[in-house]
Parts: sequence; C-alpha cells; structure tokens
Amino acid sequence: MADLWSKISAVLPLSEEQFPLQFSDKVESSVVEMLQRCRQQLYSPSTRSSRILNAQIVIDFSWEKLNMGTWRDVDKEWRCVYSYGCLFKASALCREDPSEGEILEAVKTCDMGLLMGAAIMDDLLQVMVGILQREVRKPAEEEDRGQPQAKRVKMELPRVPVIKEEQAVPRIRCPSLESFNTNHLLPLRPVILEGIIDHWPALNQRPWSLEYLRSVAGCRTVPVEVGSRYTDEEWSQTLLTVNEFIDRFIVHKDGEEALGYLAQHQLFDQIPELKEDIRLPDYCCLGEGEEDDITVNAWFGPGGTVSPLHQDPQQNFLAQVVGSKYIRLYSPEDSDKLYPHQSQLLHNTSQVEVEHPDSDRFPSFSSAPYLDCVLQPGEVLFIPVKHWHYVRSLELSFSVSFWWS
Ligand SMILES: O=C(O)CCC(=O)C(=O)O
Repeated sequence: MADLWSKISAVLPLSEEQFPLQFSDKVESSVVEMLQRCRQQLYSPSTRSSRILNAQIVIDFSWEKLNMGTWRDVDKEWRCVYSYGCLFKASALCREDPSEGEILEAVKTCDMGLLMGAAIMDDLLQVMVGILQREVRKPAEEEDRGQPQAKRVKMELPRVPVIKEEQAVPRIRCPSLESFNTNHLLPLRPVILEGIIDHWPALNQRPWSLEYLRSVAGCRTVPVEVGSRYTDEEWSQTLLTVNEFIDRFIVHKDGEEALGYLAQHQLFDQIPELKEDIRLPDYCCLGEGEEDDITVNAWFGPGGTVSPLHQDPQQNFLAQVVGSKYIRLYSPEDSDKLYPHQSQLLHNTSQVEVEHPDSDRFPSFSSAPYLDCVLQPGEVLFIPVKHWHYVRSLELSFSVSFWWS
C-alpha cells in the first residue's frame, strides 16, 4: 500500500492555491472556514486524527442540510460541500500507510460522496475511488469462498407460469432498424429481440457471475431496496456494499428473510467496469433524444423479487443478462382495468397483485388482455412507452434496462 498516497496525490491539485473552494453566501462562513482548514491540512503537516476530525465535521454538518426537507429542494452547493468533506476524509484515511480496513472506509466515503453529493473537480471522487478499488480488488479467481457457488446459492423451485401461445410476446431475431421501427416502435408493439446482445462482454469474456461482481464491485456501497415490493408498507431502502448485499440476500438467503433488490440507475456511473461490459442497443438511435439522455438501470437480485405492475414515461429495452424473469405486459389503453393507485406518488402503479388478483376489489382486471413471456439470458424485451409491466424474477437474476425517448 506504500505508494497509494503517491497515486492519490497525483490526481489532486498540485498546491493549495490550485485547489478550488468557491461558495456563495448560502454556505455559512464557518463551514467555508472549516473547508479551508481541511484544504490546508491536505498540503501541510498535520495529524491524521485532526485531518479526519475536521473532514467529519464538514460531512456531518452538510449531511444535516441534505436531510432537511425534500431531496429536490436541497441546494446543490450543500451537495458539493458534502462531496468536499468526503474527499478530505478519504484522502486523510489513505495517507501514512493505511490498513486494508482504512482503504475500505475510504472507498465507502467516496461512494457516499458520489451517491449523495454533487460532482466536484472533474469528478475527482470517481477518479479516487477507482484508484482505491484497484488497491483492494482481488481477481475473481483469487477469491476463495469455500464451496462452489451453485451449492451455496439457495435454489428455490420457481413458479414458472405457463405461457399460452396466443398471448406470448412475439419474438424476432436481429431485425433491421427499419423493420423494428415500422413493425414495433411506431405502432408501439412489444417484442422480444433475440441475438442483439450476444456480443456483450457481460455474456462472453466477462460473464456476470457472483464472483465476478464481487471482484469488480464487492467493496462498493450502493442503495438496496429491502422488501418484497415497493408498494408494501414494510418496504425500505438502505445502503450496503455489493458483498454485503450478496451475502445477505443471495448466498445465505433463508426463507424467512426479506427480499433485497439492487435496483438503481446510478450503478453504471458509479462502477464504470460494469458499464464496459454492456453496450447501448443500436435501436436506441431511432429515438429523438441524445445518447446522454438514455438512463441505464441495473436490476440485480435473488429469485422472487417482484416489480409491481407499473408504467414508465419512456421507451424501454429490458436486457436479460443472468437468470430468467416472468414478465406481463398490458396496453396503456386498458389502464382503467388496472386500477392505478390514486396518490400522486404511485399513480403509475397498479393496486392489483398481478398473479393473485383480488377479484372483489378489482373486478375488471381479469378482462384486461395481456401479453407475457419468460425472458431468458441474452434476450431483450422492448416495452413501449407507457406499457404497463409486471416483473418477477424466477431465479438469481441480473437485468439491464435502457430508458430512452
Ligand atoms: O426488472 C425489473 O424488476 C423491473 C424492470 C423495470 O421496471 C424497468 O426496466 O422499467
């Protein structure tokens, strides 16, 4: 670890004078002074504990500001202050021959800044966490976790629904852009595209096994959904490392424990190694939006995770990388038979439990026509804008969805 600090200091500004710290008067002068003190300590002798203490004061103070009121009302300057606090703390942890535990704490600190703060200094936290991660990263084959994965991942017999031919989502193999546009995009018709992601490294050179995910992302802190479905009362969100998520919800999952779902749109920005394993589907170019506006989401979890029936305001390519999923689709024309929640927050979500509908409360549901499928690794489902979709994973599963317009 001896040269870790030289790698970190190489990406920091050369001197205190070149280190920007500019805030408007929305940020109290006492906080700006504390930030300046942290900056000074970065470039002059000081004790480790004093560096960490001052950075922690900045983190704790700005954390309060981030948690006041609703997230969209949080001023971006406070998110920047939080990121600076994380940057100073992570730097302090990595000086002077840090232990592996201290480096892991620095990784977590950077991740908190990436998740809750705002980008500062050309995304310096992202650069730093890349350096730190390489320091603690073990190649997949070096991992020794005892028995082979298949024996330790809890195997459940999935309830695999029978797909009737007349309501199966149609399938096509590598259509031309023109044919996809004419037959599916313009008329907004769902379809399963086969053979269009066969070249992804995630399905070839770097298959997304648990060991591989642990090796590229194990020490990274990510938001996790805990609970069977986001409409349940006891559903909650928490922050866990990818290793903790796998240990708690996948490898040692026992029947009584809540389900956990790593379902989020920041994962690929946070962990660029995973982004390098996937590609944007070519068909996204048929949209009117810019490539940068495409949202790429990760959906990683054990068998049994459910995304309740809901609709989204964009076109969607849902690509299956690991495991299989049962998916049911309803047209937006049948929304009145699907009983959306009344509240503003959940108005895009149906109240009906799709596979166990309460026909007394929701009598019209059974008359709504639908298409369904079991999506297998290597297949991509086109879910047209506003089409209602219900998803249940049949086994350990990792999917990637692309929301585009
Ligand atoms: O795979 C899932 O659980 C949900 C996917 C989804 O809802 C989406 O991509 O919009």
